[in-house]
Amino acid sequence: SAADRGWLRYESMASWQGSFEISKIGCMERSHITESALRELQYGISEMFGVLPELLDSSDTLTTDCIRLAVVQEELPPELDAASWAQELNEEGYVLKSFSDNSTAIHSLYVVGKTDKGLLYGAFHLLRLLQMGEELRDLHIIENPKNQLRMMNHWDNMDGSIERGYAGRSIFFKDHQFVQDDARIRDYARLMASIGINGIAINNVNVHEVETRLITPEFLPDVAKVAGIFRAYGIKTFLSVNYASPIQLAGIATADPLDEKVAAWWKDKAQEIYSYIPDFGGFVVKADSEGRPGPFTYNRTHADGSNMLADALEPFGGIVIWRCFVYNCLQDWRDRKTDRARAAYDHFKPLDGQFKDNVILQIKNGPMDFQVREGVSPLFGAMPHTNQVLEFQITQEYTGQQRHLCYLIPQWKEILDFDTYAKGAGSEIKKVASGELYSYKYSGITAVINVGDDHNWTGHTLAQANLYGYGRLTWNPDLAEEQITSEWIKQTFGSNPEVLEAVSTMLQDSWPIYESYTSPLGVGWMVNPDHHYGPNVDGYEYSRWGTYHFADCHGIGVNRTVKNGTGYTAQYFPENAHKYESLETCPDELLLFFHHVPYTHVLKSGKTVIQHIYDTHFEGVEGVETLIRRWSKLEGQIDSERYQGVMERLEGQLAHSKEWRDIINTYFYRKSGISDELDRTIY
Ligand code: BDP
Repeated sequence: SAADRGWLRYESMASWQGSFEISKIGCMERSHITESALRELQYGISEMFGVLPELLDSSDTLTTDCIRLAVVQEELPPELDAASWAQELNEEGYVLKSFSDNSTAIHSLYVVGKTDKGLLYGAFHLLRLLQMGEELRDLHIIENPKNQLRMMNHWDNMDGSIERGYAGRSIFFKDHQFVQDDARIRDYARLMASIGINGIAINNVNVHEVETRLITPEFLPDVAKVAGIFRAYGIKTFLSVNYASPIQLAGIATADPLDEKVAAWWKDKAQEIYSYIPDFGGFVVKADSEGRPGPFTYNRTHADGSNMLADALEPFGGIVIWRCFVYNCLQDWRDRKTDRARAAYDHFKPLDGQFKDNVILQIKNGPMDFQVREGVSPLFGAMPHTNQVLEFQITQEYTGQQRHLCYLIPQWKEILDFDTYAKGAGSEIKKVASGELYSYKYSGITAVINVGDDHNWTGHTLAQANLYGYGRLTWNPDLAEEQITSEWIKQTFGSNPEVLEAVSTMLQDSWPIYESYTSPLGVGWMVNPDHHYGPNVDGYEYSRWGTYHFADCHGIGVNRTVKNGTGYTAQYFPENAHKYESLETCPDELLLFFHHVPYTHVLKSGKTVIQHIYDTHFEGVEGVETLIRRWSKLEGQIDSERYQGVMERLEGQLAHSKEWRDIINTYFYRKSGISDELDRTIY
């Protein structure tokens, strides 16, 4: 297809000199998924090494040098000790193992999955190693994904638009129909499977009139077609559903979860959906949030609401992913006790233990909304009896909308490594997500994806790194940032050391740079309302949405302390509650998220808040200049299409970072009346 290949680029390489045979592949187990694995290996190897691997007849696989794909139950050479693999591997795990049989002089590479899905992931792992030009002698790799649900959420609408999408139109929908050409969807499934994604919700959490009909025979055949493409790559299909569907689709007078007609309607509906898609994943639900319908209308709780749907899906193994982005947007901004940051915890924590075991609460990483910096959601770890899934935002709604470079892996790693202290030290968020902390039945990580039908998928070519890195981290949250970064660069741009060095430095520096010229010290927002692009210090200050900075002529920040603020800090376990409550121990980067301070307050860095604002905003712009300098050295070392595309975005970022700098600095200069110590130009 016409799309950029992303990290599945498979540039042609020197001819193969490795220690095993790549021109033959054996695979006895046959399923749609193993067919995909075979196809991927044949394609990747032929692109890279110019040989199209021959598929062996099953009788030859044990007696010929080859890449041998298998599942653990098959008959394997006894030396491989497949019995211990069967123990060590989880359902999606795999082994890559070089094997030389001295008596027969056969050298093979075994890719063995616990299931065909593991086998597919193993094949992609092998392709990654080949693409990175690794030495593949004596391979013995055992991999298990750490997270059970490794999902993507699309915010695609059926008119083809994408809510918070910055890379073109939907790859699934156009003009209220499914797109006819599915080549792009297939390539997308390949990219997702290569990083271990196993569940995708294809439509926006804001379900409008048309998308409500996705669960009817009008569209179910199309959904089933997409599900078929995904299935061959080990991915389950999910749909976002409208809580008020029984009203809209069946003319029932109510959507009350305790009404028998409503419950019966959903049961029939589930049965109908599964008749089209036997392995349908389940529903994603945004209820009672930002104008969406939900159980509140009927004075029912979110446990009532989600359990009713869960009952309907249970006989088929489906799950309900219920979002916790619920806050009362009509709060009175003069009453700081109604702090929006408190909302999810106040609302959901008391319901712990009331949810069915096929309900999962989906919680955004922070209590506000995917800001460049905010505290982590105190709900993580706070609900031992309720399945939880962590939600990230890959699409850069508040982090430059894929026109600015902002590599989010460092941010996500900080969040995953955050210690909640829920069960004492060592209760990191990654252990909540992996189910290790509370042995949840279902848990994992999901994210709002950043792709559209732009040629390069993500608008900014370097934003592909966020997509890739999200998948890799979701597979294994302990992977080092440097490893993820270099894997992506080598696969995407080849192994030229200069490119590797420049691009990794750019990626690594980009989040701090973005943070420094936008809203300071964790206070967040300061963006233009609605589209959220560009600076507007008071854009949301007087709205009802609960997103304030409280800047006046004396100071700035949101007092979320127990002592005399909103009391939000008490939602954390004591170690974190104390750390954030006290000005002495609250980290600088979150100071204004937790405290209201005078502009002359001295940070741990030794600077006053106001001087910090001025300095970081000048430094941020210089940071973008450095990004441009680094990138410009790569001219001629990267194809000109990708070189130019990124350069144009960087130049736009530079101009826009100056706008941010000038607006923020001017605003605070005027509010505070305090001059810049270095006397730089502030308008
Ligand atoms: C906010 C977005 C909005 C989404 C909402 C959500 O601005 O478009 O609908 O989150 O997550 O970040 O439901």
